[in-house]
Formats: sequence, structure tokens, C-alpha cells
Amino acid sequence: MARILITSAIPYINGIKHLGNLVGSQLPADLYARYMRQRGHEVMFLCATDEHGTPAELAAAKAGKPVAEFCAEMHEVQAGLARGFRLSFDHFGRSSSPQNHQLTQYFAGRLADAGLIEEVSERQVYSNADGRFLPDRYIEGTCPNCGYDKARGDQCENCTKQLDPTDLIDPRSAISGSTDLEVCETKHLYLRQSALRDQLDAWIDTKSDWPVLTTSIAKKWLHDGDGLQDRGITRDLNWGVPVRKGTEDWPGMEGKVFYVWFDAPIEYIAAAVEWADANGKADADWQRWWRTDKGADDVRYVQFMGKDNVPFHTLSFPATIMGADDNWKLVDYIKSFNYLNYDGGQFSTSQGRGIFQDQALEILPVDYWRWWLLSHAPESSDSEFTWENFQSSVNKDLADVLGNFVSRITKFCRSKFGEVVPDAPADLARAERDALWSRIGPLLKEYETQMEAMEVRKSANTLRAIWVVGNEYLQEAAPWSVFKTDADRAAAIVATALNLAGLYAILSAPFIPETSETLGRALNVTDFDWPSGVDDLARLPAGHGFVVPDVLFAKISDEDREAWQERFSGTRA
Ligand code: B3M
Ligand code: ZN
Repeated sequence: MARILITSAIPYINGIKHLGNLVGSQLPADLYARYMRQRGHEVMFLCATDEHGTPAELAAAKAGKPVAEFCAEMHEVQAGLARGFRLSFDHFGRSSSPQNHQLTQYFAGRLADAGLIEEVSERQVYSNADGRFLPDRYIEGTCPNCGYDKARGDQCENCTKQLDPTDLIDPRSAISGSTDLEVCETKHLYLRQSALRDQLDAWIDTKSDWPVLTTSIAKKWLHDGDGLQDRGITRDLNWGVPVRKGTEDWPGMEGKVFYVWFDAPIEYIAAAVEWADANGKADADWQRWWRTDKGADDVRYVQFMGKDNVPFHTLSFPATIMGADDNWKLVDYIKSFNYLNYDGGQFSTSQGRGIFQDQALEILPVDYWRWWLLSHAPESSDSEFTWENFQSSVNKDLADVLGNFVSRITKFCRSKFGEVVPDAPADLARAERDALWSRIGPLLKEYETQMEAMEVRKSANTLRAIWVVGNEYLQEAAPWSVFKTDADRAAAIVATALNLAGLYAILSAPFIPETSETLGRALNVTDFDWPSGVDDLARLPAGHGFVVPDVLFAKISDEDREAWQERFSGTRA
């Protein structure tokens, strides 16, 4: 039995996420966590909401709520959606937790003690009316390039020119509209990532098994241009982790907070502390996952994320961990994803384009989405959601292949033998099992290898192939005609096929957990242990009762598809 720590990129708090966000991190992480648990490994699966930064402040302001209140509410909304998508987190934390505050300040202190933090003086815009420094995007004015009068201090939206706040003509605060602004000297902290460049480079070189998508992004940042840049890790915001050096004040840093990307990955650790605190566990219980001096050297740590998050996880966060030099666990494997596009364009949270998590669950049960998303995961390249493709995958894979097999075998058994596994002579039953296992066995091995390797699409393909065997078997063995001449052999076929349906409940659970439960309940499967040989086709013995389940998957009609296509064609209000 191995111990596996799994984290998914933590979703921003600023709004409900779309399906592209889901398939790029949380959903495949859940697939892997469920599979590893089913195989008997000890799993710690952590996620959280990413609650700091300008986007959180802006979203709260837009909602007309204090930011702490907004985050608390949105956390509950996102936690509810995670339950809806059956994401089996051991803990879904909050980066604004006291545990994360403490850890973030601790890491900053360690890095400072190691000489890896530099104080840099910068000139920044201060708003007298607002009583605060303004981040670049909180300053508006007229673009010197095109004359657009709502250009932001970081960029002009109209002509896309990158700007400095001091470039703007007639600058004003985006918060209050005040023009009473002045440029002042202020200090910020920089993490000296460049000092860790060789160490990071050597570490990445040991990761020859990582996906190319992951290592190529890391290498690009290490070697392109001027190489790895030092990063500002503090901001002038009210909301965030206050800058402290461990438990001490940091002179000159009053009123400043850590940059969101500094504290967000630390939340992976803090989520484990939150988990321990919420469940009455001791410190040793979370430390055995995270501290190599407290047992975590045996842990395999796997992270899941979209490609845009890779630089932070291959360089910045490892720099924090290495720089702190205090026995913290480094990631062992990073599984990264490309983007999922939506019907000829991009999913976009800011533009409300695509299907959002709450909307998806409103129109169809969760497993329809889980199946489509995972079987089309953007692994080797970007992939695209279209309603036609969605309709055809659901109707074929789920309804025609899996659903149809389960319905045929359970109904046929009920009509001829009643709702129990029929009794068949041992030699006939054995022969059926051997014949069927010779086809299932090799596919099962392939499925295991692919799941182990986090080959999401390939695993889905193989699972589908395993489902297809059920229909082929029924078609070839034809118990309905055998029954007319040889009721014993028909009983052997039916008993074997019912057992296969029982195995489907187990093997499909990582992908479609809700349907697996429904199917398992209907067939009275109580033992979800992973199958390993032909005898597992006899787990449901003669006389074992079951009920014919309701239709597992309803087909998506053309009318429904067209209506949804229309409804989700524009942007969300
Ligand atoms: N919240 C960005 C994202 O959701 C960011 C990830 C943080 S992972 C530590 O894509
Ligand atoms: Zn402009």
C-alpha cells in the first residue's frame, strides 16, 4: 500500500468556474484519487478556494459586499458545486484560513533568514482620498496612445498597449474616482528566485518521467531571455495575508499583504492543517503527508493543473519549498492540461462564455459531464466542447453501450429466472467465465496501467472497450435463443453477464461514481474490491438477489441539444 498526496490547482474565489476549469485540474485529480483509493492506497486529496488578490477584491466590490463576507459565501457555493460534481476531496480549504496566514508568514520568515528575500524600493501611486496605494489596475485614465478614456494603469483595453500608471493622462482612482493621487516611494519584498535557478534546473532534470507539457514550460522560464526573474511577493491591498516575518512584525511592510501567488500554493499545506484541525487530529497526522522528517519521504505527491499554472508550480512554489530548507515535501509528479475550448471559441469567466458548473448540473446529471469531460480531456492538445459531440458521446458510450447492456441483461434475467442470479451447472458456468475473462482480463490490465499513468483519455477509451465487451458477449452468446433448447447453459451465460455488470459498477466508479452507486445498489454489490481474475466473475453467486435498475442514462434528443446550444450561445449575465 502506498501513500499518495494529491492536490488540484485551487480555483479563484471570484466566480463560479466553467467546465474548462474543472477538466483542467479538479476532475482528473478526482479520477486519480478515486482510482488510487479503490486500489487500496492511502490517499490525501486536497483542494481549496484561492481567495486573495485583486480579482477577489474587485468581485466583492461588484457584488457590493465586504470582501471577507463575499469570500465566505462564494466558498460555500464552490464547495456545493464540488459536491455536485462528486469531487472527493478529503478537505476543501480556504487560502484565507488562519492556518494559511501562519504558514505563509512562516515561509516568508524562513526565506528571509536564508537571505532569499530582498527589499526593493519602488515608486507607486498613492490615493489620498482612498488612503491607500493603488495597484496598477485600480488606476484609470486616458490612454496616451489612442485616447481611450477608460484605460487601466497596466494596459489599455482599447488598443492593448501595455502601460505604466504614470503614462496615463488625467489619472484617477478606479475605486473612488478621486484625482488626488501622488507618486510615492514604497518598499516591496522580492523572492530571489534567480539565486535558486541552478538548484531548480537540476531538480527539473531529475523529472524525466514528467509530461513534456510540464517540463517544457519550466525549462522555457529557466532559460529563455534573462532566465528566471526575481518575483515581487508583496502587494498594497487590504485583503490578504499581512506581511510578517514569521511571528514578528516586518518593519516598513505595514499595511501590505503577500501576493496571492505566494500564499496560494502554501494553501496546499495549510489545507492539510485545516483538515487535521477540523477532524480533531494531531499535528503528526498532517505532518506525515508534508514533512519529510515526519514520514512524508514515503509519500508520492502528485499535482494537477492547467498549463497556465505550470510556471508557479515548477518554479515559484518549489523555490519557496527549497529556499525554506526545512524538510518540506516537494512535488513528485505534475500532470498538466491544455485548454478546453467551447463551440468555436474560448470558455471565458470574465465574458461569461461557455457552460458554468451550476448550469451544467441544472440540466443533466453529473456523470454525463464527468464522462464527456474526462473522455475528452485536453491532454496532448487543446480540445473542444461542441454540443453535437457531447450528444453523440453520451448517447453512444453511456446509453447505447453501458446503459443498454445493463438493461438487457437484467431484464432478460428477470423475465426468465426472476430477479436473482440463476443457478447453473458448475462446469458450464466455469466455461462461460473463462471465455469472457479471456477478453476482459487483458483490457483490465491496460486500464490499470493507463490509470496509474494518469492517461485520462486512454483510460476512458479502455473503459469504454470493457463496456463494449458486455454487449458483444450477449450478442454472441444469445441467451434468449439458447434458452429455448438449453436452459442450463442460458443460466450460465446470464449469471456470467450479471457478474460482468457488477464489475462495471466497480471499474467505472472513478469516472461515473453516481451511476456506479446506482448500479451497485441495484445489483446488491457490497464488495467494491478491485477485480483481479476470472473468479471475480462469480462474486454474485446463484440466488443473489437484484432489481432491474431504472434507465441509467436517458438519451439526449436533438430538440434538447438545439435548445441548449441556443441557451448557451451567448454570454452569461
Ligand atoms: N487560482 C488559478 C486558477 O484557478 C489559480 C490557481 C492557484 S493554484 C495554487 O487557474
Ligand atoms: Zn489605447
